[in-house]
Amino acid sequence: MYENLAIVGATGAVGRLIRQLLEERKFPYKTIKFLATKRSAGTEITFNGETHIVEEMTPESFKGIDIAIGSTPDEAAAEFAPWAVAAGCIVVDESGYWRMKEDVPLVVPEVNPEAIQNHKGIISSPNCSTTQMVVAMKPLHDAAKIKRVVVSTYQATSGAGVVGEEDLVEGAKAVLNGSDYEYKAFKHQIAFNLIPQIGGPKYEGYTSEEMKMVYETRKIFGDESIQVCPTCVRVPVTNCHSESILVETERPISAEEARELFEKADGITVVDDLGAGEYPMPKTCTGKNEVFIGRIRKDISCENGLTFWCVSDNLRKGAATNAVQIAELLVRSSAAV
Ligand code: 11C
Repeated sequence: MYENLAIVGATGAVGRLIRQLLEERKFPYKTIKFLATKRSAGTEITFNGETHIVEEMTPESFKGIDIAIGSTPDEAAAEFAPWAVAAGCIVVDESGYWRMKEDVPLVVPEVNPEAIQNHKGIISSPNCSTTQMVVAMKPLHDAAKIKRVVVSTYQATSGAGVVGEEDLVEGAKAVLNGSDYEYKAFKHQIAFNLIPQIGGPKYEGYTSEEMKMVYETRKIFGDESIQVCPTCVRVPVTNCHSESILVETERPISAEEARELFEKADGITVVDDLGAGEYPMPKTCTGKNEVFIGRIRKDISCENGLTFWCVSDNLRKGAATNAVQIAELLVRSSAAV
């Protein structure tokens, strides 16, 4: 039974959403504790009507804990996860630190739930831009095997944390007032602008964010042959990542077939009526847990190509929701034993 929980990074933007989702989804637990780095320890939070004091995470924090859900910077995840595993706890980790390690399953419950069985104490949740893309790819891949993906992302400032959101709001005010503003999360002005760089240079002119989409997609599908060509762009939108996705499949899929496959798939909502001006947009998808798909159409430049538009709340399905779903899978699998 998994009944003693710890939330690590409980005071961050994703940590707050994890708490909210555990309440909303009535996640079963006997005890729960909230952990953070020294800087946030001592913060008072209310969870399911009870007041808790956030504790500083130490190796002792994980004694008696069954599942720790972590949303911390990579360095903190590198430190706390081994403490938790040594104490016999299973870690569901949102950070980028463990994702590509060999013994760490990288899980999106709608895509590869079976992978949780192979964990050795740590289960990772992917980068937000990968998560929504693989949920969208799954029904198409099952039906017609995806050989290649060309994706351009339109990523919200909340992906760069609370400071990223502040940069957009305060930067926009400064432009409108004609005053100066010093950007903290971004190298360039994001208000009334686009920045075609997320992360640092990583491989052959691609950024680290772009290469996460390549490596993580292959790991999640267990298929090293899938070719992914990403361009990741930061846009002046506070929340929800959008993606223009083009897939090339082994056999052709019509727009009608794709629409049916998407409609039947777990975790996907189709909003697709171009004539009526209906398609997913950040404004309509924020605060929701699903992946939204619209603008479904044949790629008119290639025999086996299909293209569509995909929007999802990067803090929810891209982070908190996916982590909580993984923890729910663990609870269900322990109940089934
Ligand atoms: C962004 N995708 O939008 C990033 C944030 O590997 O979990 C999440 C980084 C990660 O800036």
